Amino acid sequence: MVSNSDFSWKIVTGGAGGVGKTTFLFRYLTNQFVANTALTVGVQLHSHTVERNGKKIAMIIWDLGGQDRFRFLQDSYVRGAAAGMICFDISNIGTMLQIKDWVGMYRKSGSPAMPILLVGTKLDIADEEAQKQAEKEATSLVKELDLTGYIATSSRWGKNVEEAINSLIDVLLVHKLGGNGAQGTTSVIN
Ligand SMILES: Nc1nc2c(ncn2[C@@H]2O[C@H](COP(=O)(O)OP(=O)(O)OP(=O)(O)O)[C@@H](O)[C@H]2O)c(=O)[nH]1
Ligand SMILES: [Mg+2]
Repeated sequence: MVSNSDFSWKIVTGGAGGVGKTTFLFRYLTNQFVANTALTVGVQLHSHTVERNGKKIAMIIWDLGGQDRFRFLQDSYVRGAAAGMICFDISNIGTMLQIKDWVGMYRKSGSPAMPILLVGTKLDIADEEAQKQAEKEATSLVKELDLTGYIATSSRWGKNVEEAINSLIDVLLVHKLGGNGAQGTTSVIN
């Protein structure tokens, strides 16, 4: 329970509509791929506790619906977040166009120094060309916007889903424990 944990963190998940945020979180929480998720209306919360490097971490993960019509709600949901993910669809590079807006919103409504991980989704249906382009653009956004890193994932395959969240946890542990929390455990491309 939250009261027994060493840390209690709010993690927000954003990105364009339909990129696979809900599916990603479902894969993380249940290790299943659900192909028929409904679009997220407003926001959905999940609570999850993990043990990492001997620390018990209670997370509330907020799944922010990506449709533009929910955007007006979302800055209030980002308040108090310890870290955030921004997802885009590797097979639909146009979904990268919103990344800067999401970063701006996180930094303004969350905190200016909040760790933000860029998560590419649907690796399983992206051709090699799209994968290369996504990685190139993501790497330059990571530098330009001072993000934590980029990781390419597939919820269908279950590839890099847990690794993505663990890497954010590791960054937060390093912040909280002053560098002793997570040495050598991060798997994010930076
Ligand atoms: N092939 C493939 N399809 C995926 C993957 N992840 C999600 N999808 C599909 O993409 C569609 C949208 O997924 P959602 O998880 O609902 O997307 P979302 O980002 O939560 O969308 P909003 O709630 O509208 O913001 C669904 O049909 C999913 O099955 C993946 O890793 N691979
Ligand atoms: Mg959703």
